Amino acid sequence: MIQGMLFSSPSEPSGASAPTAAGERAATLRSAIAAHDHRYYVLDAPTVSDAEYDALYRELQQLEAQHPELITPDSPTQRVGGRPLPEFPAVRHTVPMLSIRTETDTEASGARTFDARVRRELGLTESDPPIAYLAELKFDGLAVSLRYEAGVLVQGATRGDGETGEDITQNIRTVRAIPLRLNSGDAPPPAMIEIRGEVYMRRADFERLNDRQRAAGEKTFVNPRNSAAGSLRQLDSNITAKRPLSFFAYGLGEVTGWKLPETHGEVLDALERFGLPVDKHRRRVLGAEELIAFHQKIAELRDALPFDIDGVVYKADSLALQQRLGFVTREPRWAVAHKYPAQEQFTTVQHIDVQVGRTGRLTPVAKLAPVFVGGVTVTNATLHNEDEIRRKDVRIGDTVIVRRAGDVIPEIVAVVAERRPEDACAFEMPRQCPVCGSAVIREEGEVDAYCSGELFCPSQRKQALLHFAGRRAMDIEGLGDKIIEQLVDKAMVQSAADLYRLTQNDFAGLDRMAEKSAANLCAALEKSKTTTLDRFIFALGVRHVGEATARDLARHFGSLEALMNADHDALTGISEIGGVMAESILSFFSEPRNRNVIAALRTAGIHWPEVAAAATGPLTGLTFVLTGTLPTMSRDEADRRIVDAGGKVTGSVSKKTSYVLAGDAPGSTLAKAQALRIPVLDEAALLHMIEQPVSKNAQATS
Ligand code: D41
Repeated sequence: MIQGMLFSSPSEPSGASAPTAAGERAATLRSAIAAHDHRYYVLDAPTVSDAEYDALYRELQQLEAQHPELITPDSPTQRVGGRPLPEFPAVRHTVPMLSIRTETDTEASGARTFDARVRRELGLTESDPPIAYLAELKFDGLAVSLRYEAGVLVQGATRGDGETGEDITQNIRTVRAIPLRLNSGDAPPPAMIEIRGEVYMRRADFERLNDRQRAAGEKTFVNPRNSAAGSLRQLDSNITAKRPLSFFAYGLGEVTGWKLPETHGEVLDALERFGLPVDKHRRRVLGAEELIAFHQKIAELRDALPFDIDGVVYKADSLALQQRLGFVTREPRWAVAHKYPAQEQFTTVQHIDVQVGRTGRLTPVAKLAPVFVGGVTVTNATLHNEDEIRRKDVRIGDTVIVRRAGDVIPEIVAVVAERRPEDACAFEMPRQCPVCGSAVIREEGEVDAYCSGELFCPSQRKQALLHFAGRRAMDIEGLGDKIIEQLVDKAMVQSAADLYRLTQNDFAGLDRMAEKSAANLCAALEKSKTTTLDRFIFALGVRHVGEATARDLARHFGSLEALMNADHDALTGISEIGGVMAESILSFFSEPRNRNVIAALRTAGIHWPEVAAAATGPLTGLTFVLTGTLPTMSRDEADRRIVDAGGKVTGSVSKKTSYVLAGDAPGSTLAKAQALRIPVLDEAALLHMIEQPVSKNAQATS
């Protein structure tokens, strides 16, 4: 609507001769730009291209340059600029910015303690109805207060000690998500309103900012919170303007000339209508049990959120109740922050080990002084590769910040430079494999170093065997790392084929191996001889060939011989197979040693039923991700049913995922699916789809 007005004004004079027309035009441009900013930064749903937006902005800039008297404080051109300040002036908060009580207890007791306390304060008994709360996220940023007079932003201040903060108006004005003028529709804006909330940085913005800082040789930030804090503390707002800050509103300070609603939830809704960003995860809930459910649901979502949170906040929803409850020593009795386990902690690097993986890749791993982070005790953190260690400048003896978020492997975020001991020792990648002594190779332009020992290297051999025996490969039950370790160390096994030459007596001679287990292992080996082509291909451990690729190859070629004889074109002709994968497959099968092992395995009796040509069915073209425990089917069974119906199963959710199949106790996969708005099915819905005629499902995804 606004756009139409803007681009169809050929008759409008744009020269200096008509100040009123210029004034009107400037006002139109200002509100259009404000509306676009709101759609882009608050709603995350822009309706114009960057070029169109820039054209509006430039036009306004020119107009204001020609008519400086037209410049208003709420003009979008006034977000940037201004001279650096010598220091931030102090601001007294007329309504103090209270702090918030924290519960770090388990999910249940934190919420119950709070609810019980509130009920006790109010003199309620068990027969009284549950209390309504507003549950919010606790954003990990910096608390600020924004003052709007007659709808126009006039001041931004930090919290400081709650009584006195710093005037950071110039910096606040650069935050695009914060409107310079409230949108009160046809109603008059509040005479004065102080809006409280958190300035933060989204994780992706933080990563991009750090990349930029690094490229410019500037200092990088440890985490989004520090990055947001550092950016707001700049005396030169031109620097702040280049930092991608965001904002969420969560409360009010002083208010005059505005009728307060009855509940906190309605306050937040009103702030949202004013054009402020208010997080959409907020929920009105009843009683402790629903607080617990909220805490739990957000815990699952936490890692998939685009920004960091350190907990959730519960607030009595009724403003009248809040009034009655009041506060003690700067903490309201009507609110509590219920924290999650910290995802970052300090610890020290005691040692840097090098591990050799199945493909020979050397991975440096920091051995840490044990530390409780993200809900578990962590003693190892991957350092990925040599370049990563250089980049972070991690040395043995350093104090570091470790981060463990969700199920991902713990990581070293940064070194605390001030705490480096004098004898801290830099890491060097060994020239020889620490396991087999073979030369270590790092190809030009590659980040990873490899042990050149291949299957001569006991570590690579052990990993290869472990992979071969794995549940999703040959599924040899009872053949775990302890046994493989001994088999390789005692030189009883060189290759996977040797496994099938071992007897019950051989196994019985191993440490911690009872007669019965030896017999079971023999039986498991025997059982594994009957397998499927895709499992066998996966078990071979060809670099880059995961389970899904193995299945694609089996389906496409139908026989091992056809796969082994395939050339580059035949391989890359499969839509899922790229150049790197094809090269890796070709190189694997051209190696005589590998061909010999395959022949020996077949001689040992490994076989599989012939595979029919690729299955097509009601799920053709659809990609599924499985999470949680299904009511009747095992995961493998669900997997097979999907593939048999022509579908594909992959390990992690992406934009390409058609459906997530979720059972009980789903992992973070479910949260991620919801964040990406991928439809979620239960077992019954899947079975229903499998029984559907083809066309119906195709429609479902279009
Ligand atoms: O997200 C937050 N960090 C957050 C902080 C929030 N969602 N709500 C909050 N509510 C309050 C009260 C209850 C005092 C209005 C807060 C904070 N305070 C707060 N932030 C920093 C100090 C206090």
